[in-house]
Amino acid sequence: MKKNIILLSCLIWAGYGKAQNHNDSISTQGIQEVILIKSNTLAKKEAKPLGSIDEYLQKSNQVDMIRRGAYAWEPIINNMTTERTLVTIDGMRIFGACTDKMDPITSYVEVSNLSSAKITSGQQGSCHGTTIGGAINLERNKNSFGEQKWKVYLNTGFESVNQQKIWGGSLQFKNKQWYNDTNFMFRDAHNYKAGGGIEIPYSQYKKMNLSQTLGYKLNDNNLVEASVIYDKATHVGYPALPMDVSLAEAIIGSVQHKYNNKEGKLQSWETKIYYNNITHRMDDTQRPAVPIHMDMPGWSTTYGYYSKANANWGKHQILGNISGFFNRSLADMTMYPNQSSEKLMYMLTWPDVHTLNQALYLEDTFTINDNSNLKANVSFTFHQNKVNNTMGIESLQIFYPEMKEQKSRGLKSIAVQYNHQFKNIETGFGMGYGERAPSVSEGYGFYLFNSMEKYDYIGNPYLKNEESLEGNLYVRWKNQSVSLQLNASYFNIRNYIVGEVIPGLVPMTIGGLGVKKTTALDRVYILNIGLNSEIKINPHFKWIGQISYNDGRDKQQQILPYISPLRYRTSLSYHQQSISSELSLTGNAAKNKFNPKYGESNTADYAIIGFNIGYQFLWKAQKLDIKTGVENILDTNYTTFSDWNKIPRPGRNFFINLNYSY
Ligand SMILES: [Cu+2]
Repeated sequence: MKKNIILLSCLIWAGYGKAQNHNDSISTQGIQEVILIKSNTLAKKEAKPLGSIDEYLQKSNQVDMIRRGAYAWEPIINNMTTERTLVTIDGMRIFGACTDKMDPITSYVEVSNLSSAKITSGQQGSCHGTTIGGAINLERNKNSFGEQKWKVYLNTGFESVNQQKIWGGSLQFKNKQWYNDTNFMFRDAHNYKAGGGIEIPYSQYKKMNLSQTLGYKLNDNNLVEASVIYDKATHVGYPALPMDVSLAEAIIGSVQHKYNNKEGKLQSWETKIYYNNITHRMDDTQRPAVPIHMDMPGWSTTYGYYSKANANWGKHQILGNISGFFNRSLADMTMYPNQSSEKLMYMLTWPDVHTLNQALYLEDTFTINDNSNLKANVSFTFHQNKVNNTMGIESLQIFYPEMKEQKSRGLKSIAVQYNHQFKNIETGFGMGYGERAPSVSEGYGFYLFNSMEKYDYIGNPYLKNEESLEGNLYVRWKNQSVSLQLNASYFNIRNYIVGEVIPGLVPMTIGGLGVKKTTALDRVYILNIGLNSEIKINPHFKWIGQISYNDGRDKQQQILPYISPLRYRTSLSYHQQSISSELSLTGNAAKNKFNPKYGESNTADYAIIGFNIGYQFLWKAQKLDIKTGVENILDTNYTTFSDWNKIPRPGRNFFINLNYSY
């Protein structure tokens, strides 16, 4: 049955074998978090059903968000940023088109077209590509065939803190041969107000998302599906950056064939080809007193495929995935001097870099006995970068005279995970090793301004692969009403890529402190410990608590960038038939351990309180969910360690979400 209209719920489980595998794509083991984004049965429990994807992801104990404004936050997994993590949409690789990370992949989808976000730690997430820190796979709505039926959903919402208006709708059809899901969502937000009623200039945005999925059943075991997402954000402000965005546009399309046979040895086989194109235009015309006006557009185009099969062979559950993609990243900058007699200045900031990637992934889950299993996965990836622009090569050759236009790498990954269950106790531990290639910016970026550090960055085509050795474990104790889980992961990373000041160079950006080039720290380590608890006090009341501790240092014991201070979240929820309600507390301890080298400084602790209440009306086939609440009740003015340039977060916010379906 197709589920729709947005809801909320955050399930955390230590996936134990196939029994808890609630969908058919990847088998789950080890520590995995699933954030459900859409599901009818859960909708009325969701705190804010029409919240952004960023707000949903923020609930995870393993994910943090770097914020440069109100829009398009950058998810970091296990304290590792975009380059070290992997975000995919239904297994598709997509690369942002912004040299300043204004457009993480998560900014190109909407809650209306996703069913869940699956978060995996370290090499457990390597199925769809190379990663160091882990992966997030955003899963699209699941559709099915069945008795002929139309279904309509309408959503609307309002938030007081930024006058955000939300409209959405979805039309679904299914019969025995076809299914169709068309949905759209539109958001329009003004500047938000931080605690104390202080307006944050340049924090507005507009976003529109359209999505269409069409499925056709060939026979009982085979179907084909075509899907397209069009997303367009305009007039997006980035208060922490010197520029805004006039256009961020994505078109994401795919066609896939799926074979399913639960009884057979070959249980599923899914083959997809996909294409996506992203256009990004930065805009400084809204800012007062810009010393030199700049145009900085970027483009990213990706063609890719994967073919993934799942087979059952005695005690072995085998998964194989062959995948590949080709990406083209191009960005440039034109500076317009105030005196029109002076010449325009033109630079290629991403010099038309072509990336070719071909990977083979194999995974085997071996059932040792009723209580334990062992999972092993291995992958090999061929990765090649080519700079396809003579001017781009010549620019980089100023810094690297010997540089070649092309560079190929082999990237390996291997991991093992053991899981055991004894009475109420589940345990698991694992080890892994993985490598990643430098990103386009790290390898070939040319004068990319980092407004947190205030340095221009030059890429480094000679960077070695980053290599990570990791260990993880979890222990979970559970009975009918109480669940307690402890997770820990430890990463020992070689050639950890960071920036290093090149003395004596003048930055291109006015107001910049200097120029850095990407280089690597010999060896670093990162430790993450999380504790999750859930207590069902009685059939109506439930208490949830999460706390996480993180550390990350280099060989000299200097702290790494974006290491979270102690953070926590706790909530008490009430649920009875049509009524649901929740009181929550979220906070961070002070961040006193920081490294000024990476533009970081001391950040005070904070704690904010939220409350929401919802009611569901039912009239035969019609349903109306009303959810209302207030976030940051005390109107606290606060900022977190991952808010660029200490832009304060939103103050008190009243919201209302309405979801209607028939
Ligand atoms: Cu940008």
